[in-house]
Amino acid sequence: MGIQIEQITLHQIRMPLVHFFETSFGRTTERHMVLVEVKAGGISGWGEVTAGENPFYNEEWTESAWLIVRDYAAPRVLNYRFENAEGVGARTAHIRGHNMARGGLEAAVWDLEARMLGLPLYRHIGGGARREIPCGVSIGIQDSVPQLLQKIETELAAGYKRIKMKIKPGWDVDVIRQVRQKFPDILLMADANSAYTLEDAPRLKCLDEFGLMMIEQPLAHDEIIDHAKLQAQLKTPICLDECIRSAHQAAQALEMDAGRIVNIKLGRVGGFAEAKRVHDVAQKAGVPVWCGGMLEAGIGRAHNIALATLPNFVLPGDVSASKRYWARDIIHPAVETTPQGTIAVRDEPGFGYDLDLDFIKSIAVRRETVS
Ligand code: OSB
Ligand code: MG
Repeated sequence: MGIQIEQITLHQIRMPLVHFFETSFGRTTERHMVLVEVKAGGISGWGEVTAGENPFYNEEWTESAWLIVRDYAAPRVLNYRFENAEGVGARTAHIRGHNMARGGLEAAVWDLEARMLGLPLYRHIGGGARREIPCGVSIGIQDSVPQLLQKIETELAAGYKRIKMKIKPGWDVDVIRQVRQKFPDILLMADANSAYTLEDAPRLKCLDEFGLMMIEQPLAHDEIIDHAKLQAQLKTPICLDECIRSAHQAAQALEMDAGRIVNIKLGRVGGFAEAKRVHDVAQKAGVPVWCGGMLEAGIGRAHNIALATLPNFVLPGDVSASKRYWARDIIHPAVETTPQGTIAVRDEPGFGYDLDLDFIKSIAVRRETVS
């Protein structure tokens, strides 16, 4: 078929979270995200850049994403004759880092191509291994332990299958012990977002007694070797997030036994093509994956759902209902979960939900067309 993008429009929107979200690197109360709209033959495809508001999770943030897409990625993609969306990532791979900016654009082209073919995005990427996505939730650091216990209670009552709690030095062993006392049998895991170093190994070893499913990214965001050294000392499986930015890094990390589970985030690896390669590397190594989240609005959330239909996404991920984040989402209907804690996959073309363009317009703080 071939695909040639005729116009790329960036929309920056502002959305307050219904509840603040705190990790070891900081608290977020309001999201500022960049949406990427690509057009060809009168059809629009949409992507969402998953960068945060500050360069604390990785090197990217809203402002850098805007500039990278506008000045570096979009000009390389615009009016270029692609055989298919698979080739878009390679066309911007000369950009060092900034995978989320690159990935927002790449995902938009996949969505556009799916729409041109009249296919749901999940089919177009080769997914469809399941009709329902098993969902977990990621619960941030709270102001108090009772508040955390209350949140866990609420999420379990909503049907969520797995609880992830954020940890950092000072909010770890004692807090997890209290969670385990109250909820001895739940699927529980912890995410440190790189808050520890190998010197903390004795402290992290204390977590082995709590039967966690995994501990996510305990060590530095760009560190693989130390994770291998730590994994050798822990019973709890390590799940890698920040430090897996490509299929090549995934292959190296798994070969070293730096982790036994991989969190795949579409943006972090630069889009669907690379996400699928990471998925395949892990599958070949016998390592399960799950779909991470970056507090996405509806477009990113819908893309994550499509991704999580690939066969090796066998563990509940961090993709959950829109209402946990937003009073009103930018898509219609909002993403909802079943009482069993799953999201039903939709069969409409593209990412499967309608865009609320009027609402997007009303929360946009800037818009720019590259053509
Ligand atoms: O490490 O998975 C993470 C949110 C922002 C930045 C990093 C992470 C997260 C989450 C939230 O854990 C996942 C979500 O609910 O979208
Ligand atoms: Mg994480």
